[in-house]
Amino acid sequence: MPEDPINHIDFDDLNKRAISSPLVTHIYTADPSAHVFDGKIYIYPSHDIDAGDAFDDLGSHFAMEDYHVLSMDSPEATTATDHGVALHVNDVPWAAKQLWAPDAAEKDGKYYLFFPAKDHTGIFRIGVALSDSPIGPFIPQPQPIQKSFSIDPAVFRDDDGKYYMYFGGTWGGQLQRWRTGVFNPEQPESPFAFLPADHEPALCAKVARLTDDLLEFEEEARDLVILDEMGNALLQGDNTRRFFEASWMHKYKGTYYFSWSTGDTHYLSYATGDNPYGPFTYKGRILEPVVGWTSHHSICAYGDKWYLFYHDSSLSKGVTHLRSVKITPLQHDEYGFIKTIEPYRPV
Ligand code: FUB
Repeated sequence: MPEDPINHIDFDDLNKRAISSPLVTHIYTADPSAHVFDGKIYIYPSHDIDAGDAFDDLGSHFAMEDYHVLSMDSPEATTATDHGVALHVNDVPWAAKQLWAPDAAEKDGKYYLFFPAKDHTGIFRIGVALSDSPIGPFIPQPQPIQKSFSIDPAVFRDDDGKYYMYFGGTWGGQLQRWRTGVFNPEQPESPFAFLPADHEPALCAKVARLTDDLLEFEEEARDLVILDEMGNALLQGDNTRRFFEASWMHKYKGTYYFSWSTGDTHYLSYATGDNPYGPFTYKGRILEPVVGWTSHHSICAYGDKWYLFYHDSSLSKGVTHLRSVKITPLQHDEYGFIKTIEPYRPV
C-alpha cells in the first residue's frame, strides 16, 4: 500500500476521498491561474519538475524551467489539453531560473503572460511575455517590469477596463527583503530573517495598476492591507490568517474579493473590500489544507457558476514540489460568504 512514511498517509485511500482529480497526469502542474478567453477555459500553471535541487525553506526545490498552457472546453471536463511549451527560461534574457506561479491577461486581442523568475543576481523579478494566441508561444520582453519584485503575479481586469497586478510571496519569494522599498542583500539567507515580529503588522501583498500597454507599473506598488473584524491590520503572528503568498482577485456582485495562501499554515483565505486597493476585511477560508506544503489557486466564473482551481501533491504521493492542478465548484452564499471547501471527503 503506498503510504507516506512521514505523515503516514495512505494515498490510495486519500485519492479515493479527493473531491477532484488532477486535470493532467503526464506532467506535474501547480499554481493554476484560470481565465475564460473566447468562451474557453485556459489555465496558466507552473510546470513542476524534479531538477534534483535540495529541499529547503527558500523553495530551491521549485526549480521550474518552462510554462505549459492547459485548456478545457468546459468546467465539467475531467481532463485538460496540454498545449506544450509556451515559454522557456532560456528564451528570457533577464531570467536565470525558477519560473514560479504565472498569470495571464487578454487585452485587444493580445495575450500577456506575467511570470516571476530569479534574475542573474538571484533576485525575483516579474516579467511579461506576449502572444497573439492564448496558448502562446509567448515572446518575452527583454527586461522585467521596472520596480517589480518578489513572486506570484495575479492580474485583475476591473469593469472599467483598468488592470491591476497583485503580487508578493514570503520566505523564498523574498517579500520580507523589500520592507524598506529596496532589496536587502544581507546575510543570513534564512527565510525567517527580515520578517516583522509577531506583534507587528503582517507583511502585505502588493498591488499596482498597470500601464495601458500592460507592460509596466503605472504607479509605485502599494501595500494591500488586510484588516481583522475590529478594523485592525492582521499581525505577523496571526499565521492562520495573514498573507504569505498566492494572491488572487475576483469581483462578485460589485464586491472585490482578495484571496491568498497563509503559507506555513496551508489555508486559502479571503477578504473583501469595496475597491481594488483595499483595505480588505478578513472573511474566512476558501480551502482547507491540501496534501503537500503549498496551496495556490485561482477563482474564475464560467457562465454564472464559479470555480476554484487549486493544486495538491496527491498524484506524486505527497512530494512537495510535484503538484497537480484540479478544479472544483465554488459557491458564494446569499450573503456573499464563500463556502469553505474540504479537499478530501471524511474517512
Ligand atoms: O510554485 C512555486 C511557488 O510555490 C509559488 O510561487 C508559490 O505560490 C507556491 O505555490
